[in-house]
Amino acid sequence: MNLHELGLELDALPRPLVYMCFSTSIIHGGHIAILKKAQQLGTLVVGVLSDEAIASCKYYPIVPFEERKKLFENLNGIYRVVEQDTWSYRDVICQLKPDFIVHGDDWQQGFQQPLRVEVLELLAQPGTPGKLIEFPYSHDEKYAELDNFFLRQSALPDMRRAKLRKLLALKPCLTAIEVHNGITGLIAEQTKVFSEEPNQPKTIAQFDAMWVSSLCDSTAKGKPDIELVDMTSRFNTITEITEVTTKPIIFDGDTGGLNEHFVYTVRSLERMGVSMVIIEDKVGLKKNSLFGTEVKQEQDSIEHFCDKIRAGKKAQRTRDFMICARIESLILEQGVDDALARAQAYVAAGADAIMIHARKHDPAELFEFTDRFRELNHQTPLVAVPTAYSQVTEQELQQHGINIVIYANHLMRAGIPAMQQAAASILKHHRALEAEPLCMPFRDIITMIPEE
Ligand code: SPV
Ligand code: MG
Repeated sequence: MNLHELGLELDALPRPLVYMCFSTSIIHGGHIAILKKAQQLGTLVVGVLSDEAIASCKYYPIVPFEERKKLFENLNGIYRVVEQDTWSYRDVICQLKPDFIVHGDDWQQGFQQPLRVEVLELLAQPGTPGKLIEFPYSHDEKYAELDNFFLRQSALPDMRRAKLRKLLALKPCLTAIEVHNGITGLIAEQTKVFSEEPNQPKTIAQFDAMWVSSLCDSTAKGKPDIELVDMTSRFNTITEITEVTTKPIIFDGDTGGLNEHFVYTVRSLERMGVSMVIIEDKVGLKKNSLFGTEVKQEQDSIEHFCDKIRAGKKAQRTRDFMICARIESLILEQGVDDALARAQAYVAAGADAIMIHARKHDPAELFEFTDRFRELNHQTPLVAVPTAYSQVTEQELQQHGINIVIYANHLMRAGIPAMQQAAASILKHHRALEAEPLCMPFRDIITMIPEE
């Protein structure tokens, strides 16, 4: 927040100054009631959360920032409406020095708690004195229904499908986490982490999208990752996930199968609200890429794979759906030149994104590819899967032109050792007591999933 840019001067601000922030896309009676109470405290400045901030923590805002801002600008009794570009109030408190910050008391619990703590700490400092006023949160059913309306709408296939393209336009680098059933979907949906850096505005991190991995979908069913789990079964996994989540889905389509079959897969995925399918340029019996050249794997010809991309693009019914071409040249030790030639051909055939897969710990070859690709093409999103090179940070990947980072198997890999240890402990001790520390408290599991 920059007061100068906003045409405001700290010394000239009418006092007492009251500040409230909103992320809502609609204004209902509950909001009006709290705005009226806030106005009684002094001159009211309303902050409207930026699209980036909302997308970083909630869901892609269906109503864009400018429209949400207008909602408040046209209400009586609001002195100024400003953009708040982080969930943290640090900037607001340090710049505007409000005498009162108003918030619903709901943030005393739940994910916003650390933001409240930060506000209280800042208001306790001599340079930024002020008071936090918390009004009781309205638990009125009709308002709760309205507040959840957009979230629910955003889970419907048309809205969900469109989210990935919108997020790509909003953020330089997205993250996706592997999910293989309802519960891992919920973990992807609900996990949020606050930054811990002292004296910096708190930021919230969460995953932007979910990856339905063929490896983990197969593993969850006790099957090898060789395109053995049929599409009907894989679609059932998607249904399980979509029933309990709202985030966009990137589907691992393996080789895509025969071109004649792939067109049906595209339409089915689109109908289910999947945003992107990634198909890899391999033929024959598919083996997991991380085996590399240890097993027999055959790369598709450029011509044939381009035909598959073209067939898929022709088959899709919506503009939002994306087909990502996955290049296996580095996996199969065919070199960067081959990967680049393929990338250009796949983009020309209509691929909406390129995934470059790599299995070396050293990312040098991967970065040679991404850097050279970016010299030729600034637009097409690049996707990376840092399983073998997990020491590389998202920031480094972004600096090398990557737009989507997929953590492709981590929930599955985290879960299996925990389950193995619990099973072994019970066998060893002939009772479950010793396994308890490995397990979630019983109370938590019966309450973690609320009944609708
Ligand atoms: C998957 O997650 O199924 C993938 C990525 O395709 S990898 O296992 O690295 O091939
Ligand atoms: Mg796979």
